Amino acid sequence: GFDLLTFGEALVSLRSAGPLATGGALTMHLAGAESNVAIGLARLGHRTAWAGRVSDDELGRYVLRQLRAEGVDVDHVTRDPERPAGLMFLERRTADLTRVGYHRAGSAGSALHVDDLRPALAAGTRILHLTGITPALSETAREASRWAAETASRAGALVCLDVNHRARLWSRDDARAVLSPLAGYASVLVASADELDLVGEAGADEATVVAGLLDRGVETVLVKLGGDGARAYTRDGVRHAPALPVTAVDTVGAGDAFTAGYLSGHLDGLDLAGRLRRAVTLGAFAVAGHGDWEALPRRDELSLLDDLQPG
Ligand code: CKP
Ligand code: MG
Repeated sequence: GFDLLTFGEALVSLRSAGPLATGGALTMHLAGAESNVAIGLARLGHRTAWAGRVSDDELGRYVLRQLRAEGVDVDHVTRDPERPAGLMFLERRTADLTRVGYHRAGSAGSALHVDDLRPALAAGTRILHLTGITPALSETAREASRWAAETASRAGALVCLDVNHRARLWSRDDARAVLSPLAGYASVLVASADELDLVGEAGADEATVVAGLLDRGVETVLVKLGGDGARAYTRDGVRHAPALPVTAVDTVGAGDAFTAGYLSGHLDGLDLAGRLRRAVTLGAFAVAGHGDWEALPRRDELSLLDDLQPG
């Protein structure tokens, strides 16, 4: 079995150095919240698998090659001969303004189906990770997400749901209607502060949403606060972890890094303080380096930021 199985859509991200409207060179990267998490865990030595559909062409081969190169198991990935790869443009419009554009409607990844996930789940996993992006992609991807969360939690796996609201894909109301029931399968719920009411009542405050989640059986609620770190709620109370004082150059992928660090700490048997420390450490690596996942640490690099005093 795996330590962690995650699934979703991996994207080919094309990054510009300047405004897209004036063209110029683009660089090609792997993107996708779930594959970012998979790489974060694989780099730390955990047995990690990613499942999903990829296009049966050069771009699909690129996705698989990148994941394999990072030590992520892709044995249970489906190749889709009919649909194209999902693309994402990351436009460096100005030094302070990055714009994201998706070309993922009708993609191979968005056609994810329950049947694509059966073999990977049958292999067994300690943790199932999923995000609120996948259920936004299609009806079949939504059902696959629900089925996987239910099946894994019944089998005794720890289910981790990262809300990851993507306003380009669906409205807050549509997201809430799907993600709130999905949260009932989760043991660990991850959200940024502004996403929290997508797993509770519209407009509800943090304390109310968290109380509702803990009532429904969620064991740990992680509220990400960006440069202010994160709060972790359990039945025993709340704990705050400050962020590490690094220079942020690229915040895309920070949330995935945080989640990967937390789950790695869980796999290593760390206590809550230790899990949070690893979460903010991976978050710091992600924001202080370029790329969605490229800067994530290997195990022997985990202590490199230890001398930085929390701000
Ligand atoms: O919440 P994060 O910034 O950690 O997520 C970033 C990823 O999957 C990025 O890699 C991108 O491809 C996406 O989120 C997305 O679909 O927006
Ligand atoms: Mg996120």
